[in-house]
Amino acid sequence: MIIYLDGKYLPEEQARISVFDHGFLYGDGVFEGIRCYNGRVFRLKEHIDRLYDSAKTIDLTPPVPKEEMIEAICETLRRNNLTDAYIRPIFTRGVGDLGLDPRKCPKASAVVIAVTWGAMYGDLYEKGLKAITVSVRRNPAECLPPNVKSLNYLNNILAKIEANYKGGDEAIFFDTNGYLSEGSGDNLYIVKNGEIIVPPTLNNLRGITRLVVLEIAKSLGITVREQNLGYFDLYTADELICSGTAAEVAPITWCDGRTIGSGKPGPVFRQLAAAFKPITEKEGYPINKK
Ligand code: PXG
Repeated sequence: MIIYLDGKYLPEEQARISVFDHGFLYGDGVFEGIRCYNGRVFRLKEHIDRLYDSAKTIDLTPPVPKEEMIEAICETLRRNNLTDAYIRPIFTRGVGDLGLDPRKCPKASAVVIAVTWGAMYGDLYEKGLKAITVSVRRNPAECLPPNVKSLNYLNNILAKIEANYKGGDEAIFFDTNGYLSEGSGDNLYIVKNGEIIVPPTLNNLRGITRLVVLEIAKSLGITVREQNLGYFDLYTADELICSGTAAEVAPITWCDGRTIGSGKPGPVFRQLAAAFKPITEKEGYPINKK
């Protein structure tokens, strides 16, 4: 496996980050998760923009400009002979001392990892996922905005641990006000009386798949509303759906012991998922430019 690290393409064993890097010491850095389908990087511009916006929010100066990061992603895919892949670009604060102060870290590092990764949830796209609402709350925007895709994912990992112990395939977060937020690594949708209702994005990550799904919904003539939602809305939904780069579009058919809707993946999920696939295959930034 070839990894991009600070301008070099290195074998996995040689791609090393210092133990004094603040990404390791403090989770001080940002990342993205991107998919490449059929030799095309899906929504690359949106992911790059979000990576640089995450960096800006934490006052991290990217070590390379956007064009170079785009080239690093495409070249990493080419060097690994990957046409269908999951891509992980990372900016880490860089090497400093054991204090917190990022001014001691003169230069951020950039990394790109690309691996083969098929459908994340296997047969659950047909069966439906089991979700658990977890006691841990999503980081409030006043503390660490969920819009920042930071290297500190402990909030999400705590949610995942709780869902794992309680037998869930995915965790569902509420925020500290009791409003529905998101999954540990995906955005949520409720379907009620033929409409799609989604939480506004102050308390969750502005998912790039979410934007694609909402575009599809509009093109299919399905009404989409953004509204704060609670437990009641979750349990009484006709359908629950989640989406993310890794998860793609997936149905949730069980939550905290309640059967959601019919207990089977619903018609709105099926329409959205069917329309999503061809978009991923024909859109996207070609890794081999003619
Ligand atoms: N919310 C959170 C908290 C995420 O981490 C999404 C929503 C979906 O966003 P996109 O832009 O991908 O549609 C994510 C996605 C995983 C995993 O293992 C997921 C993500 C990152 C790393 C791992 O499921 N991010």
